[in-house]
Amino acid sequence: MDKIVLITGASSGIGEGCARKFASQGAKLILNARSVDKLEMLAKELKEKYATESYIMPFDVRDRKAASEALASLPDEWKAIDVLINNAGLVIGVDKEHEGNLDEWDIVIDTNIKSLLAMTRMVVPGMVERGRGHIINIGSIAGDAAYPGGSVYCATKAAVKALSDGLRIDLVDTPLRVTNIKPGLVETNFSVIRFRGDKDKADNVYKGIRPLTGDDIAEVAYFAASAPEYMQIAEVLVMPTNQATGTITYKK
Ligand code: 8X3
Repeated sequence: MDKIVLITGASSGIGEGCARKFASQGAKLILNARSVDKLEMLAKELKEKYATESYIMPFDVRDRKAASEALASLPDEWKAIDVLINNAGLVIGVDKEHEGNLDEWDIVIDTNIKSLLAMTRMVVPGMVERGRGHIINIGSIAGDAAYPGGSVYCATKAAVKALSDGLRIDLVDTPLRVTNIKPGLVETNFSVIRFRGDKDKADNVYKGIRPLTGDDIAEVAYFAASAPEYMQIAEVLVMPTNQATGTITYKK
């Protein structure tokens, strides 16, 4: 694949899986996350394994000024971004809507909605100008229906669906494509952050069921990105075989 792919939240989980998959297929990667060290390690690994060229862009996606400066300072050979993977996202806590911490929810809303929107707003005009581009948003099964303890997170992922659908409508007269991937149970550090660092509670989420991995979701993202140009994978709901909805799973 001869494309420049920008991935937010590339240092772990689904983002890291996407970095590996797209690198293995010959893409050039712009890797974003907060930690320079993790990005440098990943870029080094990708270079050794796949001879991938990576451009590291460390900033907190919530920092709009840093994002805009980083994008503006991309060297010319990296400017023509073909694929934007809006992956950075998180949830903190499993509190009820009338009991949770508003400051934590600000972080979740700012990351999952406002940063995704800002990256889209900053990257897509160049794609429109070039007549080429693909926006892949990592949504969630959580956006399809609210579940206990997930109110705010579910709301942010419902927003990702609306932003994806709205963007697809706005770009309907262009060659650009928009994909919303909605994963169910995927074992990453997602649950560790959800349970505020409690590894046992996080592990418990995936006990008795075979969860998906970041690499599995990366396969879906790559499939969408490598589909023929006339074909738009608009939305994909992908979950373990023993999961049926956001709340119904079969665990052994
Ligand atoms: C994460 C999947 O099942 O925790 O988006 O809502 S779930």
